[in-house]
Amino acid sequence: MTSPALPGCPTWPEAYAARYREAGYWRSETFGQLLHERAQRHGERTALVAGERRLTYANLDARVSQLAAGFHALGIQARDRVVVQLPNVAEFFEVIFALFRLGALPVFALPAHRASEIGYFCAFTEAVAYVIADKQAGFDYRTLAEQVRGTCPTLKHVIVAGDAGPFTALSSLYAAPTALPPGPAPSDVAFFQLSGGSTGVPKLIPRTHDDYIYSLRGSVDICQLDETSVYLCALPAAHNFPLSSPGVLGTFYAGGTAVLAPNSSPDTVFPIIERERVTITAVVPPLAMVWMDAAKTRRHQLASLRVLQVGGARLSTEAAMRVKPTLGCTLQQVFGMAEGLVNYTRLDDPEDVIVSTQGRPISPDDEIRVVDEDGEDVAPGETGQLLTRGPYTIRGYYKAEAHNAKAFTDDGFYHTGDVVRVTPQGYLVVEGRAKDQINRGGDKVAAEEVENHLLAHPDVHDAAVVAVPDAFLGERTCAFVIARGTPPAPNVLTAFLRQRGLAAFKIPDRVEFVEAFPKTGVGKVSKKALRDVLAGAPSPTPVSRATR
Ligand code: OOB
Repeated sequence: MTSPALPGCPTWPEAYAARYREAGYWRSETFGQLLHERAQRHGERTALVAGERRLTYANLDARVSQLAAGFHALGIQARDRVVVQLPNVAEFFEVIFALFRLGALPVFALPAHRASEIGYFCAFTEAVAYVIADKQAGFDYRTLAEQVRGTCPTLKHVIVAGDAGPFTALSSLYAAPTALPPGPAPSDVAFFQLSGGSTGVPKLIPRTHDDYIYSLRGSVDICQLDETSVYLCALPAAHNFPLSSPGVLGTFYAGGTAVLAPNSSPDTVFPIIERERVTITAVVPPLAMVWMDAAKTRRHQLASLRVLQVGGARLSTEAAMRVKPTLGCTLQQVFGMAEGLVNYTRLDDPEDVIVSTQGRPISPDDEIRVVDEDGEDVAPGETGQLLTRGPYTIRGYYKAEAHNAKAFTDDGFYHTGDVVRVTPQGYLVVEGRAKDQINRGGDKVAAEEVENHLLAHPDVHDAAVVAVPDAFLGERTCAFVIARGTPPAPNVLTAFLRQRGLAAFKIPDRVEFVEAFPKTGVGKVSKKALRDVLAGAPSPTPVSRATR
């Protein structure tokens, strides 16, 4: 079954789609059907554990049917966009599967996003609904909803898990299941992921049922998940890594149990691992360090853990070597991106491959090119920019024609912006980055987005945001600012960015005032020279130091 492509969503040329179907990658299944089928097969098994809640596959499927009926009664229809910003609670999965059943399209916001990001997602996607928790980690999302609602005329519903205040209570929407309109086609877009990005505003990534379910199946195989697996989701569930690599959705695919942790601190997570007999979980590198420290005294709590996946940012070889001795489990490096391509070290790879590479692709049909600045392939083993094309890598962002022309080659390869080399065994090693982005311990910060917000301040003449190496996060952000007249205090600028509703992880860690920016040969701001200033090279202009 096919239906016309969603306007603004580039898709695979028919010849590729046919090839991916023939190869058995795309199996014409949707998420709605998948859960239903698992409920029939594993009805009484535990699908999801979150706090006090334990849902079997049958319970989850039934709750999803009720909620789909409720969303339908509210008027939510196929292809309607719904911004979902939920923490790691069971409702996250009830909501997204209910939307999948209807063919409505979740936009996966992160809990850290604030008015700037959420307002943009709602406006850009013309969202009809916004789903939040009442409060989490001391933040009241209903206040954010008040702010956003005023700016987005298409937004008809704010739906709240918990105390709804003036909005619609999610709990009121679980209705008696009714006949629903026919669900989406497997080739339809299922949801939007967000790009870490390097541009002024985050880009939206349209993923189809066909392509995402294939990436789940491949991930489940590689990570050897089955119905005895217990996956712990300690990172925000909306992110592609804990969602699908293999993540919670891969765990459902395999009929295993997914456990949601409300936060990722050892105090919270270790007792959950012990109690639920967790077998596999995923972390970003700084978290791996924190867990390794904590395990010095509490390793016994981790006895059931067989695999620790680490990804989202580069893990140093030194840290990688400590994982097995410290935590007693196999390390799996994961180098992925919400746009598609995911690489894994295999569980039975030799130790040196596991500690010193970022893995190899899921699919034999993931095409990898490593190119120089002119787009020419480099010699095998040489370092260059990674381009990729394949059965679960998008062919373009949502409604971003001009950007797509730059981010994709004419023949559909995605410019990842990552600088890599490929080992003779076909494993990728991430050597650096060519995109204007800071990777703050797995949280991606697009320099241009922060620069644009800084430029909105009346005392800022120009701004350039760069990465500073950091022992814990890998990188932090530094904003170089040319002031108009007397420089404002750095905390005036950071407070200004917060007040503009920018997510906390994008607020510069450090602000440096300079009188001019160093330029490249062609007159562009040289971010490399700015990074060199931070590394202690002679400064091109007087610099005054300040830290947030
Ligand atoms: C994951 O996805 P995103 O979309 O937040 O970020 C993708 C980018 C990559 O292009 C790369 O720059 C960086 O994050 N990255 C890594 C890495 N994993 C991701 N850089 C070095 N080493 C790694 N292991 O971050 C993501 C999505 C799915 C699975 C895992 C991570």
